[in-house]
Amino acid sequence: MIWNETKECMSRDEMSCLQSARLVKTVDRVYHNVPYYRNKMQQAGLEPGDIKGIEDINKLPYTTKDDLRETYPFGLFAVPMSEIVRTHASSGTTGKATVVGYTRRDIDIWKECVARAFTQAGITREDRMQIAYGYGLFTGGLGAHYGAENLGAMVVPMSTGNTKKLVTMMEDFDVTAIACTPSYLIHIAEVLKETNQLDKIKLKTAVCGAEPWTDNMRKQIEADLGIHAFDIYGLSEVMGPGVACDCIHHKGLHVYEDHFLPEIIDPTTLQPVGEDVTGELVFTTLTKEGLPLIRYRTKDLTSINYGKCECGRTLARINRFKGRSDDMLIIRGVNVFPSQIEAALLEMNGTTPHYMMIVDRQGSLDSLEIQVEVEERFFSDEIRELENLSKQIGHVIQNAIGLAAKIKLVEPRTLERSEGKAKHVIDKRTLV
Ligand code: DLL
Repeated sequence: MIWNETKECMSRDEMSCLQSARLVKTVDRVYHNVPYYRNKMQQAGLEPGDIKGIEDINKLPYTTKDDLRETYPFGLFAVPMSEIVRTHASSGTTGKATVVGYTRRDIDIWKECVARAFTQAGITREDRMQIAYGYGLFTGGLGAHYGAENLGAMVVPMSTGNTKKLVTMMEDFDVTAIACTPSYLIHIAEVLKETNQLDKIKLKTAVCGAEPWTDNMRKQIEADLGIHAFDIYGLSEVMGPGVACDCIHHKGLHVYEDHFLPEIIDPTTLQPVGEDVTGELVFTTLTKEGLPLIRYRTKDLTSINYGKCECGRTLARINRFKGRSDDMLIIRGVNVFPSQIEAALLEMNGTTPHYMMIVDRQGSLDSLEIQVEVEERFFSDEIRELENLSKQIGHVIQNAIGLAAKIKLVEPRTLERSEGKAKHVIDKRTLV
């Protein structure tokens, strides 16, 4: 069953027309229902009538996580509290949690978007799908759950926390699809190998997201498990999972533009950048009632493409994420993204995607140590093999990030595994 084919294949003019009508309504709603937004717009000398369509988007002020913190917990909600049927919250690394609220209609649209995403991944009502994102305040578990159920798939609500049970049920229930973070799926694959269950499972599809991963990592997961893996994106503030997802062609993630208006801006000048140029992704929600957001700065770095996809969809595509403008590390003055290390490691033989960057400061000089899990065989071979591999990894990483790092090779399964978002950086400089 193809979901919303009319919306996914409309011409650019038709989409712009729909987005413009919805933007005008959203601006009107926040102006009249959210004093914080009204103030912001008045400060910018704006009245709702000034926004006639998406061509006027540039006039509107940006929203950031700080605005949500300042109005904690419900200050940006645009409906009476009796209309809110669900809240979620994302745990910030600093400050208070960011709280989001949904009306019944918001939940309906959310489950439609996730169902559209899962349909792109080829999931149907014939599938049996384990949801292995955390259930609770995190949007991953319940968001994926409602989407899969809406599609008619049989849901197995695993959450996280018990991988042995997950793999047992995967085999016993003939599970065909799974939704979880890519790093957790790698861990699940390891457990399946250890327990000799890999040949016994019927898994065909994984829809992974909630953290950055590379295309090489996707290919490795596909090869290890003999499945198709898809990239799903979203963020709590804007909705949760299901804002965008890739299709079988893996040439970018289709944004559900009928509900979310994407822009890419230069994070320094805050000016829009052109198609295919990397910048910060910004979203304006077009149909949300509970927590509509105007030009929300995601801090996620990507580029956008408006060309028609081979799958027939005309929805704009965002490219795999290059990281966040705020997880960028500056080490000895060099900008470093953890995803660069991952991509470099995955190009090599003998390495795994499990690594930990430890950034420290001796005197005024930053140091970077990278602990990398390598295959078992290197520890049974001669010590020279291990030294050679270490040197090789050092070269590859230096080429990738332009910085020398101390490489420490560790045995398989040494580094802590994550059931949620993987942690790849310990920055001791910020702990002082
Ligand atoms: O992570 C929502 C989600 C759940 C998405 C399950 C996909 C699957 P937050 O906890 O608010 O929401 O975190 C949002 O996670 O701004 C990105 O930096 C990152 N992120 C999410 N999906 C991807 C992805 C959920 N596919 C933040 N690739 C976002 C890269 C992702 N980063």
